[in-house]
Amino acid sequence: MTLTADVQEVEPFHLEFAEAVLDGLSQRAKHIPCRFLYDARGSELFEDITRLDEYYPTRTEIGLLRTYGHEMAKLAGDGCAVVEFGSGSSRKTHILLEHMKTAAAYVPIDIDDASLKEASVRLEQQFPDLPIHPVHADFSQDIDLPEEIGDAPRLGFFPGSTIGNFNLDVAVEFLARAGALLGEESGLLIGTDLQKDLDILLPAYDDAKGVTAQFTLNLIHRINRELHGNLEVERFAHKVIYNDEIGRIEIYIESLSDQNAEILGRQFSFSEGERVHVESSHKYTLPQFRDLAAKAGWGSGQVWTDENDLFSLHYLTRA
Ligand code: SAH
Ligand code: AVI
Repeated sequence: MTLTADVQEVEPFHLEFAEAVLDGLSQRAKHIPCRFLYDARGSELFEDITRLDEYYPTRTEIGLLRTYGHEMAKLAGDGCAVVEFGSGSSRKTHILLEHMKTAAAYVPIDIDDASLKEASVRLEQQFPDLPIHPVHADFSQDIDLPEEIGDAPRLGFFPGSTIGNFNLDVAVEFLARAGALLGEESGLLIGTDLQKDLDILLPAYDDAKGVTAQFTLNLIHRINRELHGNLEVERFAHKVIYNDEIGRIEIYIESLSDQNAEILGRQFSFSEGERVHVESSHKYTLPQFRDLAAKAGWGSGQVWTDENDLFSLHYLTRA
């Protein structure tokens, strides 16, 4: 959509957000892309989520990296540049790098500059001999890797099941683009959450302390702050469902009453119970994910899962 005069007062950095919100809230099925959940506060709240009892993915994947990291490092080989998509706090990278004694460089890529800077400083202290080249970018667009990494073989690292936040076609596009970026000789170590009982899955996205609700509703604060919105946060709620047909968690901001709000001088109305879709989190079986990777030109190698089959880490190579 083309932005008109009412958006002139938005700072250039917020333009993309403005466009996405105005467009997404003008649709019949309202939606806002999930990458906008990660401003500085959103990233902090996500870190809090990773420490919740109900949120099994982070601790399970960390367990896999600790137990099998030596096997992953061996498959990647010596002298790799590790390129991480959606690096966030880089908390898991630390474990991988401990196993990869000969990594040539680390390239964290993230849309949130604050967490990127903080994580890079911390990793520089932990690995003083490792060149670190942070890239502040949207990984759903084309990205250039820093020239400094030269022609070192690349290991892509995409933990957290962040791939699950993409719709299936977008996931295939992303994986194909990542393949072109990393090159023919590269590997990709990628975390994917597995399908499981709803009594484990639903609380992971709707925790008792309400931290995930704060993470979702932080988007309203961001709209109010960056886009001159006047939405009343207490008149909206965090809503989670499991879409059985697609095999994914869906997260919505639900309106608790009929109401109107203004964003960048435009009026939006929300009816009671109306939902704004803000995130999906796909859960894959191992064969489903292998098929998806194959469509993007990645061949499946080893896969590691925990004893409760909660989470998986796949090592993919260019097919
Ligand atoms: N890798 C970490 C963080 C996962 S949270 C872990 O496994 O725990 C998802 C991360 O991806 C966040 O740090 C968020 O800022 C980043 N992110 C989300 N969408 C993005 C996009 N389109 N481009 C770049 N980074 C993105
Ligand atoms: C980053 N991503 C993989 C998380 C997930 O589990 O889909 C985001 C999240 N949203 C709410 N809780 C966690």
